[in-house]
Amino acid sequence: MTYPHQVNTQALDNPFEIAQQAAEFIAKRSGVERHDIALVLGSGWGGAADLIGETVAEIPAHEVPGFFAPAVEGHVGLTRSIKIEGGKHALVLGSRTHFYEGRGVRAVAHGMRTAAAAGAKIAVLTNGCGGLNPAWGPGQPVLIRDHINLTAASPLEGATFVDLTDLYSKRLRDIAHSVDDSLPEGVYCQFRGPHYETPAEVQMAKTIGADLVGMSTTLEAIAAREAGMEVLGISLVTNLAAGISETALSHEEVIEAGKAAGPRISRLLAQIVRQL
Ligand code: 8IG
Repeated sequence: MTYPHQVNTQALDNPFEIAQQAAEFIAKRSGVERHDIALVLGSGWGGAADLIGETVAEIPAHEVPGFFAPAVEGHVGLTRSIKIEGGKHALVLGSRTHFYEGRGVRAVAHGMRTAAAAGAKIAVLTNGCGGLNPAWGPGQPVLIRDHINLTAASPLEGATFVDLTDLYSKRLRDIAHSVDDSLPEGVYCQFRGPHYETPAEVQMAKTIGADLVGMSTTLEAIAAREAGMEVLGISLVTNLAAGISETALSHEEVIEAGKAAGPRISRLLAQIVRQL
């Protein structure tokens, strides 16, 4: 059997140098010397790019040094430079490399390293995920308060001891709450994937303190913090995690829930970004 995607295992031999090259490429192609805020738009969140401000440049993500084409249907493959009302510049990273793609942690971290090299001080990480709280139906946005990284990996190499207290900045969560004070907060647990969890694994996640289960974000958040950025994480619950609801999970339903919630959560995110 062959898999439909091609894994390019090209090593990011010197990850920080390639991130620097990527940042220079983006500056040149966009004409924007420095970007202030980086955004990764996960399942359901893609529409926010149109609402944040005026698009200055669109670059196919795979043309930027070190990036790959997105692997998942429903993910947007354009890197965009957006001028936000008020004058700040947002960089929307159009292709997220997931750990489950098997390209290694350097590929996963590359977006955050590029964003930092491009000048970004704030990283906004979004995702679609499974919810453990039955009160959170599909379409519920949740602020990430903290995470549990169950990938058994780190984007950091060697003796790089980075403090992760307040990884998901209280200051930024407060700003999000000033836009919508009803936004719940939760602990996001990253599994490696790409399979969804078994019900027993979901129960384990619940027992160790998780509210959300997904396949992204934690490694990127760690890389962002290493690079000196402040992190805001927001999840969209697109399904109840396995065993929390009686019905089985399907990728189609996940995409549908994202589509249905898209306009509402995109407006919310655009409002939050304008306050950052
Ligand atoms: I969307 O239920 C989405 N992504 N691990 N579990 C995990 N990832 C997800 C899920 C889920 N839903």
